Amino acid sequence: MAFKEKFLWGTATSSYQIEGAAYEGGRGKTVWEDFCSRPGKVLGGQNGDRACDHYHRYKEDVELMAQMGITSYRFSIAWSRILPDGTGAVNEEGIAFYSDLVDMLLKKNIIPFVTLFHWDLPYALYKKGGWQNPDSVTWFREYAGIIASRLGDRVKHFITFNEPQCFIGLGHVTGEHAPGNKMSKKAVFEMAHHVLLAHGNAVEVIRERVPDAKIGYAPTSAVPIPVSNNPEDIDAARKAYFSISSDDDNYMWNVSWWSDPVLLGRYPEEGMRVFAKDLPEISPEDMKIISRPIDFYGQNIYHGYPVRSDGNGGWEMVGRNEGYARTAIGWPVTPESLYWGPRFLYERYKKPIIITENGLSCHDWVSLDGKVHDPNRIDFMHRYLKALNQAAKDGVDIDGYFAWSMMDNFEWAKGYFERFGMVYVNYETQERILKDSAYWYRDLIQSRGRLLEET
Ligand code: IFM
Repeated sequence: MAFKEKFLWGTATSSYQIEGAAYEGGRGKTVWEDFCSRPGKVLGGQNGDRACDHYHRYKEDVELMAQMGITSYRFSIAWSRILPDGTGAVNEEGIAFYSDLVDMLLKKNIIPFVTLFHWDLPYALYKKGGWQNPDSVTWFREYAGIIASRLGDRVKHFITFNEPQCFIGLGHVTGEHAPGNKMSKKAVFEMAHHVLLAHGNAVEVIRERVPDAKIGYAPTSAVPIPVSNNPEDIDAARKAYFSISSDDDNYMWNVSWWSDPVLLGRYPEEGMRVFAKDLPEISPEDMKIISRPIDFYGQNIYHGYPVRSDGNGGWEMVGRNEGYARTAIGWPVTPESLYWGPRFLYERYKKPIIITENGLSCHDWVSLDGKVHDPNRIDFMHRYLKALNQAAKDGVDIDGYFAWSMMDNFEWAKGYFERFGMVYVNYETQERILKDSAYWYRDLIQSRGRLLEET
């Protein structure tokens, strides 16, 4: 077993996906309420108004986490619960909610990991231009400072942004997510730069106010998996991972564009060349701010794709086999992505890695015996964690793993049609049932990962 003694056995959620109480507790409107109200945007016309009603049931939910024996819980804060208008007056009810949640977690010996932004931008800020407005950098700094001041006596782990590729790419390139816009490349690159500056500013203000904080960042990636262990194929996969994709819908999905600035202090050369005509002014001072040192590098990894050498020092994608394994949402099952992803990322960025999300949606339902049997989830997690453990054995510095998700929840534009949780949620009654995978994860955690070795 290679995982560290203090390995974080976690699970994750996000505010809009579970909290509900969208119009309670002084919470301000977010871009998601607006998006969900537009016909055709979300499957079944669903929304997160009630979601898992976690706002009212967080005590029960933390009890369930304790039953699962998890050692850390990653949740996000709804910016508009803290600052209903995005800046200015603080909503004490919002602070009280998160403060109570943190206290309850600590009482159960669960380490809180706070994500500052998991996509639910206050609507008031969107009306002022959202991430395109250069002031977004100071808005975020103000918000991050408040969280650090008000929770930092007890919360020591912070993640600035979750999957910037999604809220910028899906939100402003393809328009599949809130706020649902299709914007010019120029506008999108401007926003992306502001997000990175906001990240750096948040790092600074959290450090000032919580000197013993551990700060990270959580982008996402699909991982190129070498088809063989030949050095040429491995090198091809590495090149593919950090190369720049420039096609019209996917140009925000680049790993290096979002991570090189934060961890290496510069944008990737290839991207600077390929995107040159659409880039905003980028100063050396900006790069210093963006690359303020962080403590861990989070990465959300769900799947990968096979890649081999093209025989000329480059790479090419390889087709998948007919009938390849897929999850309910249709994503390929590729445990090797949790080996090669961390390995390539650690080689390049040399920061301890935390898998901040990994998991799958399944067609789960309550069986005649009243239980929820999800053998596919158990098999998936087992395989992926084995691959992650192998990466640790091969020298990758891995601090933890957060399963997505603690419970079924609102899967954005797919509404409630996808179930990603280890806890089943009946959305009519709000009853929760621990799925078989929750018990399996509990046993795995109790064994400190040793169960992985048994099969
Ligand atoms: O539910 C999402 C989460 O909000 C961000 N990462 C991927 C998950 C599954 O799609």
